[in-house]
Amino acid sequence: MVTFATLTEIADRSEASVGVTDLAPFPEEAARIESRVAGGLHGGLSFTFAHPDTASQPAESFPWAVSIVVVAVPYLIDGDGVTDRRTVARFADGDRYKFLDAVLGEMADALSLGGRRTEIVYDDNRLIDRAVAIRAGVAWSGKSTMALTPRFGPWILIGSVVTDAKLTPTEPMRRTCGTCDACIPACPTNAIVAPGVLDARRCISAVLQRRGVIDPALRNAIGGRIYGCDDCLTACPPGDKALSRFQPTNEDLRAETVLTLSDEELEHLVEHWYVPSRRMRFVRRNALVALGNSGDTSSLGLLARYVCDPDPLLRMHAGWAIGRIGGVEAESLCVAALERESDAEVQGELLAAITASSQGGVYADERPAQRSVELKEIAT
Ligand code: B12
Ligand code: SF4
Ligand code: SF4
Repeated sequence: MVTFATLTEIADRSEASVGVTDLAPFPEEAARIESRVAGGLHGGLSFTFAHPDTASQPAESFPWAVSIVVVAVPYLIDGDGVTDRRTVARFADGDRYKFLDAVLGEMADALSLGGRRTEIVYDDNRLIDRAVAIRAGVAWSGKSTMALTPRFGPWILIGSVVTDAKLTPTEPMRRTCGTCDACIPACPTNAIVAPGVLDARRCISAVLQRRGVIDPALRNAIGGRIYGCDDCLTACPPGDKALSRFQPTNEDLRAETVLTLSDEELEHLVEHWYVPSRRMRFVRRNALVALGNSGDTSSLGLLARYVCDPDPLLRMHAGWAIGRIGGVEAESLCVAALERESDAEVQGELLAAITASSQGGVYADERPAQRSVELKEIAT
């Protein structure tokens, strides 16, 4: 029979934490998700937001199971040290889920050898990973909405082995963030609208994952990012020690690389990312914004190609990027593009870019991000 001590031994080998909870529902989580959706704070994301009842009632999806073994696995590697120049968030730089897969696989094998049924679950709409981790005492709930462990802070991925083995539930942690609130001002778009409440409409991590046009008011704040955002994680003091074990990377993914690869090459490069319908236009859209924010006039040649692209989404963001770089050459590129352009939305973008170019890359509608939600109106 597998005991909790066996599971702890497996976890320890990867510096992971493990806990156990039962399959009782999570009514408070369901209420939180519903409140986010009602207030639009889910920003159109589906995931658990589309299925609050399923996600918050694990017994419905796993009627055969009696325990959830939850693990929090650290995922930092060499190159992950602090830098303000990262273009890809650490969790998405290569296959970081392999560390989680390895620990969960070992635990599932140990339970199966003991004759128990198991299913590995993470990033799945049938379970709210942070909620199970918090109830199992593996992590506490941070003001950034991240689940934090004492040893690695927010730098952990969470996964579970749902099983019919009867294991004694572990107690939730007593720990909290206390008086710290460093993540809140660290967020470039003020997306943490109250402690523990995220407005996904303005969270860069969500914005770079969504379809469609990127809100012009957020493009500046995206900076050089192409996928994910780590700012509220790097600001989090409980994660400092883990982060300081590693040097920063010198090999960031460059926006120019994204914009010069074929679809096939790019697809391969970003195979671990969530990209809507696996359409590489959304990754290129992100790279165009990042390139505009570089302010590098030597990028104008590449952007001039994209402002003629058959895809209007890419023409729009290329136009914005040219305007953001600004100057005389940028202005004449936009004027020439406007003469050829027949799409009204792209035309609007190019007109704004012409004005921005003449003002040295400053957009008239650029404004500091403001909280768009009245805090008292949010159900926490
Ligand atoms: C949708 C989703 C997103 C969305 C929305 C995130 C969000 N905060 O809602 C977006 C795309 C923005 C996102 C971004 C990121 N994500 Co994500 N995401 C998910 C997903 C698929 C579902 C999350 C969910 O259900 N949200 C619903 C809302 C209501 O939940 P929440 O805000 O997370 O809820 C917490 C609070 O309510 C809080 N809480 C608890 N008690 C209390 C009490 C009070 C009073 C209050 C106010 C709050 C509070 O704890 C809740 C969890 O129990 C999970 C995987 C999964 N299936 O669970 C991964 C997951 C949450 N993501 C993860 C990661 C790594 C990230 C990023 C760090 C990636 C990056 N570097 O860009 C960022 C972090 C941004 C942030 N500050 O949250 C990890 C988080 C690990 C961790 N240590 O917490 C998860 C668990 C994936 C995994 N298997 O490890 N993500
Ligand atoms: S991931 Fe970035 S944008 Fe999203 S809440 Fe954290 S700091 Fe803000
Ligand atoms: S930065 Fe501070 S307040 Fe924010 S999650 Fe980390 S410990 Fe909590």
